[in-house]
Amino acid sequence: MARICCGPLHTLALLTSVLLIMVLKDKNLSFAFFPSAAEWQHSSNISYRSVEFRKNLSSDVNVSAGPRTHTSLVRGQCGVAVESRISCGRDRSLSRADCEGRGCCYVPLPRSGLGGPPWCFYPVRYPGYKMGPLLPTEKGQRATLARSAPSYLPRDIPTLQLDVMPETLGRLHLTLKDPASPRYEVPFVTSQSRGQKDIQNPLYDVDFQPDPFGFIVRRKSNGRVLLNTTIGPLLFADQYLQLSSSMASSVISGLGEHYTPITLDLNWTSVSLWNRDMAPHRNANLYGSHPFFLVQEGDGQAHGVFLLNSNAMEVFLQPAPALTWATVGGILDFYIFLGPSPQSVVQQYHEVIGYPMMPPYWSLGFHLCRWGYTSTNRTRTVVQLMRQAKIPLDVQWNDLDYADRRRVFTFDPQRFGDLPQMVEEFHQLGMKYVLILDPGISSASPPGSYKPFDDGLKRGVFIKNSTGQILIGKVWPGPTAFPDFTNPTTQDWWMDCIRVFHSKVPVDGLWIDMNEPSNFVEGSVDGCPDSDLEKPPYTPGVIGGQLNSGTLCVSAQQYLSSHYNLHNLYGLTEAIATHRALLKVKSTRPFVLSRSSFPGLGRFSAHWTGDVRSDWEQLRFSIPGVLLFGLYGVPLVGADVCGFGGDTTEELCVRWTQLGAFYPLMRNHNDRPNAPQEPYVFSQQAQDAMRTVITLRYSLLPFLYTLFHHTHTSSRTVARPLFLEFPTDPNCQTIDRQFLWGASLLISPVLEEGALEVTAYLPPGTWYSLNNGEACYSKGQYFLFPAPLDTINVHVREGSIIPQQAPALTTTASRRNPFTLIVALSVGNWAEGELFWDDGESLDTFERGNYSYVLFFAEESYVVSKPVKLNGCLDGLVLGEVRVFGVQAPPTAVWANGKKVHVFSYSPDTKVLTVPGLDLPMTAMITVKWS
Ligand code: MIG
Repeated sequence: MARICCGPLHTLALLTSVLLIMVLKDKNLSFAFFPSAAEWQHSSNISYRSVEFRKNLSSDVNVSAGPRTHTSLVRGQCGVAVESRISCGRDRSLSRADCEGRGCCYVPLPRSGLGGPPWCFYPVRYPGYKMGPLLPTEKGQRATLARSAPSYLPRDIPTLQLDVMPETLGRLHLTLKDPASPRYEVPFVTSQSRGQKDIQNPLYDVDFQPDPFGFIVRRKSNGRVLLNTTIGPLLFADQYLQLSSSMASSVISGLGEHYTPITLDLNWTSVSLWNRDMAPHRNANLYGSHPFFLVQEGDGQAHGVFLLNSNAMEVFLQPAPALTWATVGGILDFYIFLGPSPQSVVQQYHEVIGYPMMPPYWSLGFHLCRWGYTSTNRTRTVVQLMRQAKIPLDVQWNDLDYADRRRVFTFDPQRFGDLPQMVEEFHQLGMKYVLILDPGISSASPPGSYKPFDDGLKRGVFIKNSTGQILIGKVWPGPTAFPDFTNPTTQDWWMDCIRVFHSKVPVDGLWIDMNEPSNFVEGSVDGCPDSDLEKPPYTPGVIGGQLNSGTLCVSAQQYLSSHYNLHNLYGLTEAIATHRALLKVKSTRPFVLSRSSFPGLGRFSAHWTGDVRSDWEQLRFSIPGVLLFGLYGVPLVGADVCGFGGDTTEELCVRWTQLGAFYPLMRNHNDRPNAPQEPYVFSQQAQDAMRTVITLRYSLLPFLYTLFHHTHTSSRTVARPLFLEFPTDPNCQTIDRQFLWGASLLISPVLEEGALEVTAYLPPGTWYSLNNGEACYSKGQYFLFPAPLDTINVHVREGSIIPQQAPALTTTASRRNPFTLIVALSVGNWAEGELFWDDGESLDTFERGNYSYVLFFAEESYVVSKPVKLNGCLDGLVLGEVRVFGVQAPPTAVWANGKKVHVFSYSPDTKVLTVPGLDLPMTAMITVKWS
């Protein structure tokens, strides 16, 4: 009799989750507590006494006044639904008089706490720019926009040039700039425009409202309004640009880097984009900026918007649903992606910012790091203990400890005197070595004693302050200068520094930290000037309240522009320089790990989510963190396994290792003062659990590597949110406690302390436990799975074939081991899969055709492995085992390449056929048949 893999979740819990989802999804329900404007007109005796003021409301507001509209406003113009009010006072606090002086509506609301709808908001058709006729250009159409009267902002740009450029069927590009004098535009991100000529019948329609200017983008197929900017005015002043738009649904993902679930909260929230060294927590601007979002439209279709702007910005979200972009400089440079599937939105976005790099194979192995490995011998011991514990380890790291007086490109002569030798030893073990580089270059060493600074000074590579002297900040080595990576000379100097260092210490990759850039003093050791750049008329809500907080003076001068404009690009430009240097110095695929990020980073670098705390909430939030970076085009990403800050516990560390085994980048890293958290410090039971899951990861690396090949060549995501794979399943819209590897592995980790079971959603279809091959049939429902401490639930989707390889202590060794195929038969009795294989480290193997490719397919009673391209790199490798899930009738005989196989097993319980002990060359076609 067949066993049931898993019972559906017991009714109460199921009901609760369903109800929860319903509440979250029904915006009428969840926003019902906001009274409409009409209701306000009728309520007469509202008490305002307990009102707390929003930051944009000054205390001189007459709180006893009832709602009324400005007399000069036409009746009805202030009749904006409360959830659709767009604040007229983001730049500063406004009294009623100030508000009405701007021609805005002032209608107070009773409120408690901060946030909520604005009291001062734009009336319908608030005057702004007037649009002239649209004229054809080579790339699309152009119009001139002009204001007849100044706005309330200093230094309006009175005339604007609008360009509307349909670039592909699914991509619309729209820019607004100053035709009179060029303004700063973002460099580096969109080097190659991959637009098409003569777009016939695109997925979008654009309509314009000429006065006041606004535009509406519709999805042509169903007429759905995706963006409507007529809901608020366009503001375009020298240091303040604002545009509002309606949204087609409330399900929006993106606008990182923040500590959020996979979808954003629209209940009068905002997110600020200003790169900052800040341990992840709620409502804070973190290390990277990604002005891109994706909206799920509710019927499986999706669209995306990218604002290519690197200035400090804040994006306001409100329940209408609507959002408002507010940025303090640059131009408005919008890309709109029509999908229509969520995955194609991501691809369309990555066509603009560039597809991700192909990582070296070894970087998919396990990485181990901590701050506080204070000597080479200490570091060697770590590697020895890992090997004794028989836990795979590919990459050993060192943090700042190695450096002589914390200065990069040096190593401590006592504690790390034999660093070059240690790295050689690791290489002998088939391992790799990575160390940290901070951008801050010590400026206080006696002249002639620290070449990177002396040289840099000579070559003029450092960022200057507003009066032209080198800006000095303070980081780990003390006083430091900051390289300006937008300067080509700096890139060359950086490469020379890396070349010289690498000739002594043959590192395999570089970890670039503190590159927001982080500074322990505000702005510089001499403070910052009192200027419009340092204190713009409007400052987005950033940690520290000032743009120069924890970083450089924004009036500092860089080669391409001011730091005010370039700040958010610092990490990206350092990653570009570091990638380029490694590429030149090593001639193999560079491995760079960057903390700070901006669109385009994924072409050059991996990312980790920074200083996460060792606690269960941070464990849980690491999933959306990782998934969102996949959308941002940085697929090689992970959080510090077991947490960076604070002491981990054994249980947390086991669970984190299980989840971390499915981060695309798996690194255990720890802060100096904390309890150790290397796998070998824990109990035998915990070590066993960690070994099991890290070994499982190693066995899956051929599959993971193939996913990276796809993300590199077509931007299909690696770690994938469920909604990307099952866009029409409404249950998947907000799931971020589970995720997929590619299309076929579903990972459902334990995220709660003490839990020995996990509640997991399985989209409709058959899913097989990767562990034992048992089938689970889902109608699209939640299940309760056992999850003892040694288990993470991973399910294989029906119809897929997963190539595996026997694990080893390093990928150098595992890459020579026999392959296994996991064949997960669909209800219709078929399955397919593939393997991308190359030497794992040469440059551009795909582009140069220097790789092998094998297709796998299966039907009712056989599986075939068929090389479709060979380059020699699969020579000597064999298929060792086939496991077929979902074989309904017990086989009586098995043949491999026509020869009878004598050893095979079949479990009538799980319906798994296992054919071990094969030894069939991967370079030839293989057929395994059963009957
Ligand atoms: O001010 O290099 O996020 O991973 O261990 C802290 C020391 C500097 C912050 C990084 C962290 C790293 C630490 N660094």
